[in-house]
Amino acid sequence: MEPEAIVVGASWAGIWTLHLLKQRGVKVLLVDANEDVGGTWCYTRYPGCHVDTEIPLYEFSHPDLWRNWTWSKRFPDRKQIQAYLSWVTDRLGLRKSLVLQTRVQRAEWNEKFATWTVSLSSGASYRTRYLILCTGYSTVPFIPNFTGAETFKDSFHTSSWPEELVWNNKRVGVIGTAASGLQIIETLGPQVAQLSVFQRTPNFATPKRQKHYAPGKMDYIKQNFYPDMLKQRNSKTGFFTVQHRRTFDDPADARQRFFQSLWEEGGLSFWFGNYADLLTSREANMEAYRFWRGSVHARVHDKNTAEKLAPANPPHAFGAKRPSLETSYFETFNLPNVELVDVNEDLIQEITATGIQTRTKFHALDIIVYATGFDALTGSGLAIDIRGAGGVKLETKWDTRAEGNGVSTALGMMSAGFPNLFFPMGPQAPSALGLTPQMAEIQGKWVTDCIEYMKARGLGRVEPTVGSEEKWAKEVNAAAESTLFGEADSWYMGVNIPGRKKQPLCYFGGVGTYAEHLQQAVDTGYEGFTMAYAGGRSSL
Ligand code: N01
Repeated sequence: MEPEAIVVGASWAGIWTLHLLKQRGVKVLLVDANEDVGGTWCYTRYPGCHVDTEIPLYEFSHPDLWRNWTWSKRFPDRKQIQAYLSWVTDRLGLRKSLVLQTRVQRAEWNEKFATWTVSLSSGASYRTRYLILCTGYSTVPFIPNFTGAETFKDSFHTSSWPEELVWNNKRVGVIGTAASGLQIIETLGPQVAQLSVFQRTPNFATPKRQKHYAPGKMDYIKQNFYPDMLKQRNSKTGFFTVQHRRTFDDPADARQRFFQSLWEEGGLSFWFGNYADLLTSREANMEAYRFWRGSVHARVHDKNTAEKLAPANPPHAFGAKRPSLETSYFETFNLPNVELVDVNEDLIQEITATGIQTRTKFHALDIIVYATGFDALTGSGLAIDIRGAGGVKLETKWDTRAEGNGVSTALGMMSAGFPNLFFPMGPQAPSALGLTPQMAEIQGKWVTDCIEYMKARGLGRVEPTVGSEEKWAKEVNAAAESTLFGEADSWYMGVNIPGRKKQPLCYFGGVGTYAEHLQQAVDTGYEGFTMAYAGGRSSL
């Protein structure tokens, strides 16, 4: 039996969308390349890998799920998250719909039948009406093109860390100091013979304040806090009480007290719970930055190192790149075996069989870690050979080269010329800025509602108009221009990889506003989308 829908990717978005489609009686299969569900949480094995979002914000809001699963810490580690997603799969009865250890290689649109022909690495191929890519926004690794890199044997990208790797008493070099690099650096620092950290942009990390919960404590938290926290998350589609105060509404002493309270709270509070103008006013942003910088300088003994980690002139606005959460990151640089190399002034010239040569020094190493990020937001979709109407390739339409047209979507959900193709957690949505489970629930519902609407009317082909893409591009660009996000050369802006077009790949207008846009499409009977009967072109 051919499935009506194929979902690709078995992490948050894929699992939830599969669940919703099954609930509505859609015949659906979920295909994933890994040995179990969890996506990045299944295959990322580097030491110290934890999520930066606290529970219950980082779990599904379905009461049967949160009532029956018990976390042991505020920020779960990757093993716990993978175990949770595997448990959710069983609890929701989804296991039989999974095709694991199988990669989707190609998908071709067939106009005559209004179906996608989906070819798998197993050699099997399916005809399906709907194709839903839940392939994640940080899946395809990016390793810069360093001269001589191939001559060094024990080098790994963070996403392919071999679990059996022995690092104790080794000389380790870590290139990259964002979310992944920071966790590796603070974990390895005290355990290795030597740690050389190659930093290009400092990480404006804030305190994590991990907490460990005994089971009884979790029951108490669930009973007393979960309903309100999840209600707030789902109604306001935000996760901290949104501050209505602006930075300079408060006098200086009250402002410092407020910053300090966010600091003590830990987690993402100092970023998302801060004054309303943190990311819209430069003066407000600098005020928060100065507080942050002061705390780093108080913790790092060597003044030169402190200045590299927290310079007087920040390279970008505070929070325009995701600030990571840390426990002992800054103290790690006080250890005698840890060295910070600023590659802006001491450029990496070459990698040899025995280490890294920078402009001023040779760093002899046993292991090199590339914590250099991902071909974010578009990489995982474009890794599949997707050919839409008229045989046009998605990579031709989404030409991400600096001189290319860039990405265009309607609502960050669909793209003109690629009928019946949805891509939750993809570009031009708040995918990377929202809470992953919350985004999975919002976008999964939109996909499912759309398919249900079509089925109820006997329709079989849906495609956004070019006009609706242009409208969404304006909205996405305006949101970027109204904040300080657009200034940073970040993967949110598509330019963490050399030669790429700078354009907002994230929607910065907020998850709440985004959800309203999605709802408006539903309420207007999918205005901006062309719907037709399968096989015919009779547009409604
Ligand atoms: O990757 P990144 P990541 N020379 O792209 C540096 C999720 N995640 O794997 O900032 C030297 O953010 C680059 O420097 P710069 C999460 O969504 C979550 O750390 O471009 N350095 C940067 O420091 C996260 O946001 C969690 O100047 C070079 C780093 O490499 C996303 O994954 C944990 C370089 C890349 O940072 C990606 O995070 C881990 C070069 N040529 C991941 N090129 C948690 O929830 C790049 N860099 C905790």
